[in-house]
Amino acid sequence: MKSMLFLTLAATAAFAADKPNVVLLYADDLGYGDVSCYGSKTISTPHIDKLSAAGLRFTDGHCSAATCTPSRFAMLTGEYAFRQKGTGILPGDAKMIIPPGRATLASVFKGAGYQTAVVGKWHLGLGDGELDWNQEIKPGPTEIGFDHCFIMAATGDRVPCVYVQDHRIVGLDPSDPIQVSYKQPFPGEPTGKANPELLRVHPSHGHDMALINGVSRIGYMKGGKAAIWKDEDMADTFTTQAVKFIEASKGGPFFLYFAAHDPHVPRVPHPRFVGKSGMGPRGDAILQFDDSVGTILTALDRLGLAENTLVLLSSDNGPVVDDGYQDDAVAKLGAHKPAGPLRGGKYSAFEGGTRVPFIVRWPVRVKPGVSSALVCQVDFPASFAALTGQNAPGTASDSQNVLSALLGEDPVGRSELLEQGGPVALRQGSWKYIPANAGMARNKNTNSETGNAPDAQLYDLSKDLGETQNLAKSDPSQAQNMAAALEKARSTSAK
Ligand code: NG6
Ligand code: CA
Repeated sequence: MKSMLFLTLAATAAFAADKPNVVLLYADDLGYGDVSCYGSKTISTPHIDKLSAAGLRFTDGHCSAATCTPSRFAMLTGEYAFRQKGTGILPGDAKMIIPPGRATLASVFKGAGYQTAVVGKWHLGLGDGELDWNQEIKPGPTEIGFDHCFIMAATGDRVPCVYVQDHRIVGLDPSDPIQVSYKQPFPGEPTGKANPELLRVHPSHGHDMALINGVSRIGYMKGGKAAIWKDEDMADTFTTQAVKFIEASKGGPFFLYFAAHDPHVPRVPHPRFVGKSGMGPRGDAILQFDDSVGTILTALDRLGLAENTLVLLSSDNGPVVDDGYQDDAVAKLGAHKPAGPLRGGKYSAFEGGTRVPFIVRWPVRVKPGVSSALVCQVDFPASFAALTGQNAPGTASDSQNVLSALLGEDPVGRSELLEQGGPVALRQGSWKYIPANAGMARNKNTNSETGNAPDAQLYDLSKDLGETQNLAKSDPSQAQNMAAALEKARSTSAK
């Protein structure tokens, strides 16, 4: 096995000489059915469609978990998040959960001589304990392989509502220091709960704490007024920073992790998108993500970089409609199906939780088309180590080298994949197994299906993509085999 891996790596080194730039365009909560190139007729995403038409569109591409923090943890480290405690959805003041020095997707690129940057949503914690946000914010992305970062600490719906560049809050006035707490409100500061009259958008669940820009959030903050972001400008701010990095690194090679916030809540798109989707702010925020994609692709064209840049577009988890604000997403959904033909979405062990848009475009190397190979973002560290000709990336072994699938040369990809919804489910080929789980069948906040059920579930996705016919009772031997395989895969350590 080891020698086979070595041979594969040696073989890929042959074309690693012309190391391509790599741009990872990463949406937040974008579903399989949220883009028109995946079949949606209810929304039009022309820039993503254009990328897809010139690239390879995966129909069975996955993020590693059905929520943000575990999904991003796995994508960067190559280790399934369920193996590590403390990798659930993090508050905005959490300490960093990837220890400095650990091999990551970014350090893989850095090891190959790339300039590396992350722009956008981080949500993997910052600092190593009690953090004074007015001082150096460290460790962060630049301690695990990124040369540059321009990020928000967590999500748009939680404090602190400021940008962090490298080790400092952007635009912070030292005479107005910022304070952050997830324990108690700061006396005198407005909250969604106490001051609903100040709200532009009302929460539907949670999100009734710090009131910033007319939107109440999770957690409390005080001060730092000059540094507070404007929600409407966030997508443009991140996109501008991404283009700046590309321009500065055009001599290449470079790796850009562009972690957009759209269409996560709160959905407060720029006025130029408001009303454009006919679906309310959620649809408008998807158009905004599509626009960011278009701007970044145009920059690659303008700089003559498009041909030898591998652009990868995906999402951190499946879609959710009401994720905490009364933003018309439910009322204006109409016939739109955010997860397309899939069951479930964000927070779910059904396919809609982790099967997401997944597109690879690399004009000089990848033939346009459609691939049904089973691939996952947890495979990025090993696959990009192979791409850049590195034999010893040191990344965790949950990460498989599926480079040939990503490049369209292997139509199969993984033989097995763990999907972390609530329960951890197993895929083997077109078979899907979800173990019995005592949890709630529906998420009490979002009213969406979790995949939890008192009995084990077995589906044959080749005939039943929507996971409607539970075959666990009619095919008990397949169910038992997969239960045993799941147990084995779960208990095998990644290192
Ligand atoms: C949940 C939030 C939800 C969203 C999610 C994180 C509540 C009730 N719900 O806890 O609104 O912020 O966390 O989303 O607070 S993620 O895409 O970053 O995982
Ligand atoms: Ca997300």
